[in-house]
Amino acid sequence: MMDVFFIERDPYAPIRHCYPVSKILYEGKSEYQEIMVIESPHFGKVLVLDGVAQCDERFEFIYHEFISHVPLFAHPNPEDVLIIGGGDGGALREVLKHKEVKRAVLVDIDKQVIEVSKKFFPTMAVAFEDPRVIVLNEDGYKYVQDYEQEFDVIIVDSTDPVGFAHVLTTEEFFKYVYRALKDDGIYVGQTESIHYHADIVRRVQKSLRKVFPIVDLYTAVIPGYAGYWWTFSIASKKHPVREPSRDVNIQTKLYSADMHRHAFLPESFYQKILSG
Ligand code: AG3
Repeated sequence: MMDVFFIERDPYAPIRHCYPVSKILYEGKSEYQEIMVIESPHFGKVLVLDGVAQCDERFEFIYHEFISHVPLFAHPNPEDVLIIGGGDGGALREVLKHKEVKRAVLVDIDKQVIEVSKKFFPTMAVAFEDPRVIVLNEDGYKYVQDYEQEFDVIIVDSTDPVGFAHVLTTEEFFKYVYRALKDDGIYVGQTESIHYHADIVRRVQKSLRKVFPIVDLYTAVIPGYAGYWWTFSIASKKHPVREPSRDVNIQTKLYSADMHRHAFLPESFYQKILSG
């Protein structure tokens, strides 16, 4: 039998990541991107956007727990949460585990990603059924411009910062995010691999530092992404972020108070990353 592989098209990575493919379940093109769902032994179904793997059934929980629970537990009372991107529903599912959350707005420009997730990834898309959820298919960059003092936590769960997602990592965008957050609000965004995309990590961290008083970086190992330590850039108006501010009173597979603390890099290594 011939081995078939899907080779990832990440223009910034110095290596090519490939996944064995047992079946192509879906191939389509939306107004914004190519969408593909493959079945891969070991990983299960994998969602691929513009040739880059976004999440796989087996390990998506790691990414989604860390992008959601670190900012939500750093915040003492996250009632209003905005997710930009995240059309698969994985981050939303984690956010909704917090009983403090009264309203979760998900703004994903691409309706088709949500539809594909509902069809192929029911364990993530289940989140869309929750009555606290508002889904908008709009441009997230434009959406935040309309709000002031509105959200406790803003999560940017976007594709890589190439093409239409690039604007979500600019200083101009972070100024709007700052304004859309309440006085003690917290922002988080996925910022690629510390080993393979260090320039992107540095650029985003520098832009955030121009806007927010507290900026930090934490990591998680996501087996489905090429690059070992995957980074999340976090920025806060007031609350410290390295410790949870509340009891971890929800069901998770990996995230815990200890994992929260350990996800942050030692100061000396962090400074080294920042200075290049
Ligand atoms: N969004 C970020 C995926 C980044 C993958 N990048 C890469 N493999 N080069 C994931 C969306 C999950 N909700």
